Amino acid sequence: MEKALKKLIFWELVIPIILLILGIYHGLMQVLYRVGIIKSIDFLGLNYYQGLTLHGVVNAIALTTFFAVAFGNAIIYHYLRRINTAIAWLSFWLMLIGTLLVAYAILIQKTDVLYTFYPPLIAPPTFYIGAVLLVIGSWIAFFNWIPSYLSYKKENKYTPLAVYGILTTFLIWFLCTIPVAVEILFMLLPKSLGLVENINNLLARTLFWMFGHALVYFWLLPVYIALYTLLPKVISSKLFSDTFARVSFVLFILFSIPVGVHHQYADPGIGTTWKLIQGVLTFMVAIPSFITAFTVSATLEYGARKNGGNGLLTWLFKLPYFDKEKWLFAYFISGLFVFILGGITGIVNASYNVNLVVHNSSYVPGHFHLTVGGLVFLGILGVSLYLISKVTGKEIRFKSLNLLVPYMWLIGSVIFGIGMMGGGIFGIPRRTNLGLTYSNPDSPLYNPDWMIWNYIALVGGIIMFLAMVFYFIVFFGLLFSKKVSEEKIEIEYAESLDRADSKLLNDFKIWIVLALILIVIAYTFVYFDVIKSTGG
Ligand code: HAS
Repeated sequence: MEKALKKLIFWELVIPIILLILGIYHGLMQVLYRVGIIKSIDFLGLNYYQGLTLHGVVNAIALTTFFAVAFGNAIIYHYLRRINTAIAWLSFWLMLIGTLLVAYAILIQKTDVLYTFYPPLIAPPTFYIGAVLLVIGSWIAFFNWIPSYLSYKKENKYTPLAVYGILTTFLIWFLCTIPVAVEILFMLLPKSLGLVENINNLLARTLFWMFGHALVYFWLLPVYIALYTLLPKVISSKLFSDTFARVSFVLFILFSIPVGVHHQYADPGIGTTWKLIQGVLTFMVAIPSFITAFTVSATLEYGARKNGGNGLLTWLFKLPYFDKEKWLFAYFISGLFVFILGGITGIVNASYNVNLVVHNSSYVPGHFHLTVGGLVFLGILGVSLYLISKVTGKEIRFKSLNLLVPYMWLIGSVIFGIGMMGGGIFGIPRRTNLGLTYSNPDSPLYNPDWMIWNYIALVGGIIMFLAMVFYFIVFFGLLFSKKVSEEKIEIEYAESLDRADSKLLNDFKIWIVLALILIVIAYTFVYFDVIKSTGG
């Protein structure tokens, strides 16, 4: 069983990273279009929006989902020692077929609906069927863990933190994918198949965003799990508080979903009261990240002091920033630094009135390249290398290069973020082929004042691209190196300074019920408004 599972985890990690070659290439293309180096509708046979769709779908949907499932399989097996391997493989095949269908729709059928697939843009059926298969595959992985968890719980009172975290992640994922499934199955797919003529666009957007914001926590939480387990181990520290970590997970169950309307502050047809209420709830969903910031800082400080660090802040110098053997630390700490900026800019977005300045501007992609493109991406890259090296028994070969990757990404993404967000404040739009318009001196729309921001983003984008070239060298170097130790499924973790055996925290039922109540309160009148304002 363990052998089949190791193979499965290996492929679940390797396939999306190989696909990432396409995703990263189209990231570079984006900055080239935006600065006007490419001044055309398409490049090498792919149009601007096709490339942008591919960039978003590969990086933000395929990579994150495969990683979450692979990490979940590893966590469940490592801690609970029971998992149904046949079902785990079924989930993999569904996800893979789904991803290939989506790739076919984008590359061959020229789908360019972007990763948010808002109507009235409509994709061919293959795109939606592929997306549904990917999600169903990930649900099956989750359902497969539940019997393992329940049987473990019968014999043990304490649920390991990583298991608690991964179940929380997928609970949120399961709940939030229901509205997008409704959108796809009852609106977009019938429209794409020609079964219905018209669909309600505002209703579709609202269903999408009920899913879309919780989606970002589905991306983030696996990395939080790694920060609570692997990070303290790497620096020979102890987790500052297992209880705080669980409180943070529980708060995500409560507040991840009833906040989606903050993506629709500018949409007509939804009352301002409900926008404001969901805006306030958005501030609540930032709290678990503040708790994480505190817990992780305290964990870092504990480790550094154990290692001889002292002073109010000078202990910071005792952390292993440039230790080649502790390379995973570099991925985590770079991601954490970037996430400070990602978090602050999220709070800017969430502020109802301030959002109106930045909405639909390049500020928004600036923000999300510092969140999903920052901590989440670096966490996934680092933990993937870690898990691949465990399940293959191989070691990283190019250790210096490996240490360079996260710091280059940190520098690149911060510069890119400054370019995108600075420009966004001055009105540069997102999702626009600037090479044909605002960055093109031959266009009547040309705006020279914006060029400086596009150039800053270009510099950041090139550094990020180079970081990824180095990452691929490290990644393939690992894949093609010789086996040096026993292959195993292992997630190293450090002890916690406390132990969270509170019954309340460990009872998911209470939190699910409370979350459902909150969702009903936050969304009932929103849907009422949507239906009323659009005439049904
Ligand atoms: Fe966001 C738009 C609000 C977090 C991703 N967001 C997006 C989009 C994406 C995205 C992809 O309210 C674009 C969607 C689209 O295509 O239209 N976001 C927030 C808020 C948070 C937030 C309030 N976002 C994320 C995360 C993402 C993500 C996480 C991906 C993983 N976002 C918005 C809003 C919009 C939006 C509006 C719509 C904008 C519009 O108008 O369209 C919060 O969850 C952020 C909380 C985070 C913190 C930071 C905590 C800091 C930590 C690091 C600590 C550092 C340490 C290191 C310990 C409060 C944990 C210390 C170092 C030592 C050495 C000591």
